[in-house]
Amino acid sequence: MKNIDSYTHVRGESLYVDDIITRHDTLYGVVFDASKAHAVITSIDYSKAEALNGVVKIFTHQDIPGENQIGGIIADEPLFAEKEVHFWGQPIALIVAETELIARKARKLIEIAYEELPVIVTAREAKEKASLISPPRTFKMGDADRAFAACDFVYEGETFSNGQEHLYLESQGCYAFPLENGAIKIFSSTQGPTAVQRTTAKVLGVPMHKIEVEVIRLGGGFGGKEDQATPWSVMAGLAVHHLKKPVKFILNRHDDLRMTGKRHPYESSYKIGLNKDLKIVAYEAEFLQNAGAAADLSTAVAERTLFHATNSYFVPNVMATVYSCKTNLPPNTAFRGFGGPQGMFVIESAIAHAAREMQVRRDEIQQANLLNENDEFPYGQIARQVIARPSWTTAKEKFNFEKLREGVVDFNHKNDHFKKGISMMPICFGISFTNTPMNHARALVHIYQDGSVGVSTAAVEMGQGVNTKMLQVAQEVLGISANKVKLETTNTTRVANTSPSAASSTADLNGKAVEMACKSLKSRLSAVAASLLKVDITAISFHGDSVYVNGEKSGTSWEKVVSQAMLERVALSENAHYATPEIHFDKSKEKGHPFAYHVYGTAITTVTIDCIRGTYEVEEVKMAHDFGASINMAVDVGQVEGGLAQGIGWMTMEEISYNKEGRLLSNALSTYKVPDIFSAPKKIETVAVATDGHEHAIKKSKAVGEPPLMYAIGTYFAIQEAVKSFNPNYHLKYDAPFTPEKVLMALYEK
Ligand code: LUZ
Ligand code: MOS
Repeated sequence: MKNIDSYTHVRGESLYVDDIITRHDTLYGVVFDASKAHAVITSIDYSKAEALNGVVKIFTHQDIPGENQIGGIIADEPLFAEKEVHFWGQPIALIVAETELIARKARKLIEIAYEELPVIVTAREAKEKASLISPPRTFKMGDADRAFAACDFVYEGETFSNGQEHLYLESQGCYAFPLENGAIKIFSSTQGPTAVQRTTAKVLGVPMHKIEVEVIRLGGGFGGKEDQATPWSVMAGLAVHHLKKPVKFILNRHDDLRMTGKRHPYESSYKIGLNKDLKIVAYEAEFLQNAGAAADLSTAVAERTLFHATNSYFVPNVMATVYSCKTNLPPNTAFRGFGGPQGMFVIESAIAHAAREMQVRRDEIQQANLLNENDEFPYGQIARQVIARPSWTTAKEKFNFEKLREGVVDFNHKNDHFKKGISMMPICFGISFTNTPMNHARALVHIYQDGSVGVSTAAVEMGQGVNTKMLQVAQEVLGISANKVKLETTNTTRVANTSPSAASSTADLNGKAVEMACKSLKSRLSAVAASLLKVDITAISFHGDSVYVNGEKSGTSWEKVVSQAMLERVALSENAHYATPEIHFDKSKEKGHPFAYHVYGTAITTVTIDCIRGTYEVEEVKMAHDFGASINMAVDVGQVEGGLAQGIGWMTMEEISYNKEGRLLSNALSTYKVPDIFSAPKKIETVAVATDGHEHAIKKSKAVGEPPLMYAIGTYFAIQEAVKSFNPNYHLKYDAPFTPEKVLMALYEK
């Protein structure tokens, strides 16, 4: 089935926050933010800005009737700075004016003076100064210390992976307007409507029922709107609360880049111990996460780094520790993979290091250590329905890895100025919010009296195609055609207390709820049809908008049964609640069964580097991916390709840069390079590993949003292989992104 949004997308008719028709008296906001990364505010003078014609009011922390607090996990983040600022770009005030242009002009007229404080930019510096968001956490299995002592080979090293800008095409924004009795409706570009509702209520000091949040769709989220869509909506809500007029604002790209957090940069160190048979016996890692100036989701991201520290390998002795380091950068946040990619990059680096020293190939070590059925993860979950080896073997065989590898060796023999590199990259990603209580969702399904159906869920459509999947589930369960089903907007009044659309779990959680609601409706309609047709209820089924009796098409239509149900006063609406079964986790022991299941896969990546320029091209990426029983291959392959491209950006070219004062230097698309069509792999091939899928996945169609991003880690190591074959003196480094500049240096390193 085609993505249901494709028609309006192509015609430019899809609605985003900025497309909502505004009320005639709408006012516009611009955020005034800190121009120091760490400082005491000694004075602010708003008078010139306030005097500008068209400025309505400037809101600061003093205008907050409730709490000046937006921290989700830890209450450590004010909506507006009070006496001190902790990062460059931290909101201090919201200027509301008759037009955006006036508000922007007013911003320049605000006079502020600071007394500067020491700035921490890197995670290591923060750790040394004991500047932490929360105490470190350690996952432990076996006895790594003892195991290292008995290993044939032990290697240690350090790695760095940089952050990443989400660069959703639609920047952060909101439109809020007053309803009666102090209620406010907010249209937000958020992955987490309930977070917006809860936080607005808290800051305004009103009950949550006064705040209605509505999301039509997002022009991309990637995690950047899981938590960080909230402050803008809260600010607009605050202004509406005081002014009783609609307030809208959309951050422009500069403001968005400067004020929002990104993927967490990680400085990490590893120790890996292997035996002659290439088995990894012990692994130790220490992850220093650059959390930025407030917690945001950092502790949860840090936790997922530990969950994925051993990727798709079984390691019997593990000790992995993560520090969430508090720095003076904008609070870093969720980003597709959520700390998992950072964790996996480190063990892949350790394997590359070991392979070089032991004079074997990386893929030989990888293959020797892949997870098997019933292996234990360091967090206590027993691996079941493991697709690590099947995906590895499928990739190797379907894509003829040995032949590709020989082709690379042969090419490198024959060419001096161009070198190729090839890598294998297995992935294993746990599906569920690592925070067990978040794994639930609801669906509200109405069958209207003409037989058409409206479906509301907590799922936010952000381009990932979740609405298409929800529609497919409803249609299939009810046995009706697609054009009878409409996916409604995501709205906190229709579906309440929701978890954000995140963790690759949106289709599973919400799809299961849709399935449950539709099954209940179907059983009620089956009873109506049975009495109408004077047959037993067990004989009734629905297909193609018709009632079937014992598998034979009857003359009775879906519409007829629905109108009969109306006459009989049968309820045609259903609300269902789904909570993932089986999962649990005990943080006091750091053991449990946190994931509903895991997604696996293996990628083969080939690159060619130009050894004169240091530039490179990704020739091909071939992936054997564990889709389970995909309900929509077009949508799912789109996620695989998009995730891969985004991961390649992170690993190769996207270079976030802050100076020592904590100012973002890569603050525009002229200085922050993202992959375009020229840097995409010339060839991408995706095959499905033959699997049954998993009971906890919607219709056994496995979660697909985040896992493929991690295939791109293979790109780093393919480039490294190519550099090695040109320059035997190259000393392996694990410093992502592997930009052309770094490649050039590596090629000529002595
Ligand atoms: N968000 C979250 C996530 O709150 N918890 C998670 O475990 C998670 N995992 C991936 C992406 N977003
Ligand atoms: Mo996310 S990183 O919002 O699933």
